[in-house]
Amino acid sequence: MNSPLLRIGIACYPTYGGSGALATELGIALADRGHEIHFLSYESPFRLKEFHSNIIYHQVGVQDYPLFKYPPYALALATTMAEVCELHDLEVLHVHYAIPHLVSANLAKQMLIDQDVKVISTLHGTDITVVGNDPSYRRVVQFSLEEADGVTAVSQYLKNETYRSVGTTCEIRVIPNFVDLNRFSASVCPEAAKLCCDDEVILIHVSNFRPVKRVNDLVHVMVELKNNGVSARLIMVGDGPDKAAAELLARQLKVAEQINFLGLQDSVEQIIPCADIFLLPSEFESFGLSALEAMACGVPVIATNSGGLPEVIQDGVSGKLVSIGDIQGFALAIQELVTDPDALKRMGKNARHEAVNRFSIQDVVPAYLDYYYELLSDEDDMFCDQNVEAT
Ligand code: GMT
Repeated sequence: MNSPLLRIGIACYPTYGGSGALATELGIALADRGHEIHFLSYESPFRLKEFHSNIIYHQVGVQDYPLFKYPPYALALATTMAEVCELHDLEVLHVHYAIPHLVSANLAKQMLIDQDVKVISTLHGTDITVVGNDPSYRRVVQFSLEEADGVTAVSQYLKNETYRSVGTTCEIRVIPNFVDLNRFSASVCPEAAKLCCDDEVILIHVSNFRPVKRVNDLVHVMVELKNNGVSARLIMVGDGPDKAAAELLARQLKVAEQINFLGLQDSVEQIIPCADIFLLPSEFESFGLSALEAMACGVPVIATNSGGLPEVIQDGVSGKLVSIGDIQGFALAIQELVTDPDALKRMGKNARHEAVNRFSIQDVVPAYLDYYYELLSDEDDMFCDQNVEAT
């Protein structure tokens, strides 16, 4: 039987970061399949660049007022969610990152007296491990998860961690991050290739430079490589709280010449394929979307053995896993690959293969859709919809 086309609201953080990127890519992929998508946020999501006839963006305006030390965004979001659900007859409200989106969505649902919109939350990582673990939010996260119609987590690790740290009993389905294999491929952009020099090994890191990313470790790795006589260049893409300190450290440790800090870049898919190895020294990653994007480009990943990363990167197959903060371990792993070009090439191939076989947009997006349909399946009127999904 053909599945009906759905009207779906998606709330996310619009700024650079994995949850916003994933939420936007999901919305675009669903719109490409004919579903009607409504993004709700305080700004247009950063990956929403091109016009799509069935995507609408609803800006959430927050009224400032002298009494408000903290303008109540969660309430403004709940109001916009209820209005959009009503006006566009939404069937699903899919929120990414629990705080405050899930709280607002549950509140919006309560306001909608004659409409049963299904509220689904995707947990991404720090919404559970940092924010959800904080005593000021734990209880509200726990309550919101119990109230939601459906909850997904991006890795088995995050699912387990949610049960352990938040103490919820709600059912959680694991649906991993995914990647667009046409966009993230091995094809090298000539402009980005200008960054590379034949006699250097090109290392790359992409993140939002938050403390959890441990970007200073990469500067220390560059020092270690220099001391070991390895000619390497590190391309640092992104911006965030720890970027200035990393640049300063690079100057102090005299490796600034070997590191290019490129700042925020929209087209990371043009830069990553130039690299030989992607580095991710995070203290914690629930999944590691940037690592997956590198793998899709055929670039092997050296990352920490933390959180959900071992679910993405197979140690010795598509990359290498190293202990958190193990600078020498990172340098050694890089040197091993640099001195064995065949192994480096093989790992790059394996990385792409893993991305294709386990995390392709074509395979993972239907898992979200199946989940929506399952949750909606007790709604008798769902199949009365005239529209059917274009296959
Ligand atoms: O910390 C970030 O990089 C951003 C963060 C977010 O929620 O915006 O990313 C998280 O979600 C991504 C998409 O699901 C995951 O791939 C990242 O691993 C996760 N980050 C952390 O767990 C630190």
